[in-house]
Amino acid sequence: MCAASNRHPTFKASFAERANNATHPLANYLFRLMELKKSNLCLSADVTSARELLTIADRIGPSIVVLKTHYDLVAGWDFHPQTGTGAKLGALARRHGFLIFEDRKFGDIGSTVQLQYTAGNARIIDWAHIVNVNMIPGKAAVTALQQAAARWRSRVNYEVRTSVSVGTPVSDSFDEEDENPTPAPLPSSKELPPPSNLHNNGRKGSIVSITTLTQSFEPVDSPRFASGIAEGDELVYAGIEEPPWERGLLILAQMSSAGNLITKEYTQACVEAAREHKDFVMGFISQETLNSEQADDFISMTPGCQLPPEGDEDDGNIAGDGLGQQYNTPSKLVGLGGSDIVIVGRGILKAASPQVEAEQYRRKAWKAYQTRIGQQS
Ligand code: 5BU
Repeated sequence: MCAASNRHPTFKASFAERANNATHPLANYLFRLMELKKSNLCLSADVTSARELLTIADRIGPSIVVLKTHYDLVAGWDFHPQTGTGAKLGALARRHGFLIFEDRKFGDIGSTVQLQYTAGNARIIDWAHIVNVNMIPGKAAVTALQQAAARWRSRVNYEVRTSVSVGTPVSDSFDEEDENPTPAPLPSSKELPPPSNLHNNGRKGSIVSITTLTQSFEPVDSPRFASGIAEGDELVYAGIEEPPWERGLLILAQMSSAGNLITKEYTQACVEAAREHKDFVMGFISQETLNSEQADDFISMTPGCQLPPEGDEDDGNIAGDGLGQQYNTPSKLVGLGGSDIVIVGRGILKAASPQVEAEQYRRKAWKAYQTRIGQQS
């Protein structure tokens, strides 16, 4: 663990204080959510069917502030933008108060990661508040993702509804217009062209077609996404507003697996990239806090976390999974290492009662945070 980071002001600061200092809107929101729910727990929802994913998100939602997904291991993922799995997860996130983090680990040239983030069937950016990036390709991947998020953000406030109607005289055919125009941030309704300008000028009615294309641009707020989903999905977690539309990025700066190839220099390069993109990068996937310069206030989220088996002492050492994964306890990761959020998958998912176990993890991780900042519980 890095001693310099342990002396950094964020090590002893409360999440409420860090919310006040946060410049990234989503980081500010997340810190406040953590205080409200008394939770610094992220569930790694590594289940293999959409049904299980939604069930576990609903059950564990009250205990967590972040739900981490690997959408590509989920069978039966429904890609429909309004009623599909992403939208349903979004409704659960609003109801229980958590953010969705797609652990996609982008790692390609800028133009490719932009498309992987915003296009394809999954359209990750539409439903994931947070994603992460591998820094192997260099800083350009971060810049590219930031650009894509900014473009998406500028369009998301408006939804385009296009209706095409054929005026009189009725024709068998009508001029085809683009029925799926790309959403653009035009703030007002527009009729092209007004029907009054489309008289037939004495030509034979039967061959005249009149097309009225109406595009209305409606402000979008999140309840829109709930429409078409099951009843009750419009419910919103009490005590905090809905998350901002700004998307956030985590840089993968350290890994939990044994023998991983990440070096100190590599981690440092990740920190430098984060400092250069503070309005998009919220923090890191790391094994400890990486805040070292005075102005740093990045969130560290840490996978490779488990509690000792029932009855065993918490000496910080937990057996790995036999496939390279190494585990540390919440008290070591949060209390000593200065991590802010622990990411737990199988420790919760494989428990006899995942709900009870998630609460156990939440309490332990929160206690470790309170102890770290010297707060009485
Ligand atoms: P586990 O079941 O708690 O071991 O799951 C850990 C999750 O975190 C899993 O989804 C991994 O893909 C993810 N992970 C990790 O374990 N270690 C890392 O360094 C990174 C991600 Br990056």
